[in-house]
Amino acid sequence: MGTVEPQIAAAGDAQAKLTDGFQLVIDALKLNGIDTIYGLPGIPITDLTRRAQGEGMRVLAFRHEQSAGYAASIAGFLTQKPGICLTVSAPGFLNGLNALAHATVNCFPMILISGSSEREIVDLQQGDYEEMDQLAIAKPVAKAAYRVLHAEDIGVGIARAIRAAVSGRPGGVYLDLPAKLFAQSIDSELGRKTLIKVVDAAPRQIPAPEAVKRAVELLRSAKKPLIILGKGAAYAQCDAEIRELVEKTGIPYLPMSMAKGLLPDTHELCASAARSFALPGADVVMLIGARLNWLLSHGKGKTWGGKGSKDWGGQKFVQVDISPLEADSNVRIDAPLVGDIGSCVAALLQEIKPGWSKPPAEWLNAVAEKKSGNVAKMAETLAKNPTPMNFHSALNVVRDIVKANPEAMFVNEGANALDFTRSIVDMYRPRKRIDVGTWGIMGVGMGYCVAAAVATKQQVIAVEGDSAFGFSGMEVETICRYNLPVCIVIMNNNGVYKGTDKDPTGRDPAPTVFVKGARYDRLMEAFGGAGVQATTPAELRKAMEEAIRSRRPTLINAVIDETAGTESGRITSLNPTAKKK
Ligand code: ADP
Ligand code: TZD
Ligand code: MG
Repeated sequence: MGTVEPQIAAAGDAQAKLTDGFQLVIDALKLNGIDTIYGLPGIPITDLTRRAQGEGMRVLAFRHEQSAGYAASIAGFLTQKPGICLTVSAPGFLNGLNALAHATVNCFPMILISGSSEREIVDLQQGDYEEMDQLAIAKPVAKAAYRVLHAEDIGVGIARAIRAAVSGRPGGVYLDLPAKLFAQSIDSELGRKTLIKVVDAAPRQIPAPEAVKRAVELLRSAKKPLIILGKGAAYAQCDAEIRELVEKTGIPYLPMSMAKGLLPDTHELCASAARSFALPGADVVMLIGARLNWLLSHGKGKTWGGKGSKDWGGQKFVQVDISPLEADSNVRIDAPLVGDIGSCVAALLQEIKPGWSKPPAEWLNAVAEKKSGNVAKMAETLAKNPTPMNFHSALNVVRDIVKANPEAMFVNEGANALDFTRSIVDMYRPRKRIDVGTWGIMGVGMGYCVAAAVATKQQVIAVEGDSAFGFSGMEVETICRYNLPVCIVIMNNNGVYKGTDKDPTGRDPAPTVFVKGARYDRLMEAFGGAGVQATTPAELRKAMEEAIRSRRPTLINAVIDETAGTESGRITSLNPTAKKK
């Protein structure tokens, strides 16, 4: 790799070779194996995007920084290298900030690099072009935030940002680069020496032997054990070891949304279809890279067999996590196992000796029975072919297509369009499913599609609610511009949750509804992609097969019964309702 020789050698002076801030940023990133930037140009970073591209980096330019940021965040999740989002100052920075917070909340390594205005003017609040104290604003939502003022500190700045993003619990890092920095020139040899190639950016964290013993003892004592795999387990990239742990112990497991496919969803120990039986039924639960947050009902309440909404269900927990602060966040953790998942799972495997007895057949049979009952019920629903098409009949097609293309990346956002898809569409390989994550955020869709295509080179399939799609819809131009193999399926039910709401006064459309019969497919055609309208499962199937065969950017407007959804999908209960007395 190495640094690139300066292009700005002083005229007439052969010895005084100079480099500048722009160049040092590029050199520092490349030196650390970072070859892709997701961003949006403008003052003061336009030349940075140009020169990075000129030096062979992939520079993906978006139509809105938020999408670039989401792209960077998920690239971090997929590659374990920090995804880089590059923005201009104040407004561009703020547009990227949502993604920075998202990266931190989801434990994805990402670096938001923003140009900023002149420090002296910002600090005296004298009204510079796009003036804003960006560092202060980024801090509360970032895992770490740094500013570099001198060209000779760029190497340290980038090194610290990389370490902060990927070590321990990964997260979003902000790096503030004031406009003046880019133009600073220093001797190129001196500059080169200031760069740092980060050694062992995410060091292994070996769990304590007594903690491993404690965890295994607890598992051994269980009559009804359960493993929950979270997106931390998917991120850790120790797929074979996790599979071995599940199979060796014979413990049924539940994958969280983005851990689907870590083992194939069709695995005999996968308890997804028996979730509401397995959670309250289990006596010992081992969490691997999953937090007991709202997505797991905080480990208590009725979901877990507790009497009231806040009552403990009686489960004992093992929690495998890299963050020592995670245990006891919601309920008591009897056996915390702190370390990186690869090391923890390896240590558990060491401790689980031959002769380990599988869980009691009573428990395994009960889970399997519940599961096959629910699978049969679902199969019946999926086989129906109602007019108009509903979520189930459309997703039955998507399910087949994903089964036939297990290497394809799968992006998913919406409410009903998310919940139905998650339960109907099986995943077969690790890190294929990427979705709304910890916040249940809308707007990640198209940014995720771009990053998934760029980072993995695989076909991408996106299932999008019509509302969800709208948050990043303009990025279909980006997808067409880079000619990415992305097939977007819009579950078009004319609105948020449903398309049937009415304004009680009769004046305006209801807040949850959109233009009826909108043709999102034509949006794609405007940029040279393929747009298809699908009103039946057969049309949807044909269009998806063609998209995958051709690898052309494609948008399929799947017309869904506008009455088919439910309020907030599967989380209706989180809607505040006034107490009726
Ligand atoms: P999910 O939403 O799938 O339940 P969460 O985002 O809640 O998953 O939890 C992911 C957890 O994984 C976080 O607590 C994080 O600290 C942990 N984690 C992330 N990477 C690693 C790793 N390499 N080793 C151990 N734990 C990790
Ligand atoms: N804004 C952001 C950034 N994130 C959100 N999650 C929401 C608003 C609220 N919200 C949801 O939680 S789901 C959703 C919104 C607006 C859209 C649901 O409509 P959809 O899906 O068309 O995407 P369905 O299939 O119609 O339910
Ligand atoms: Mg909708």
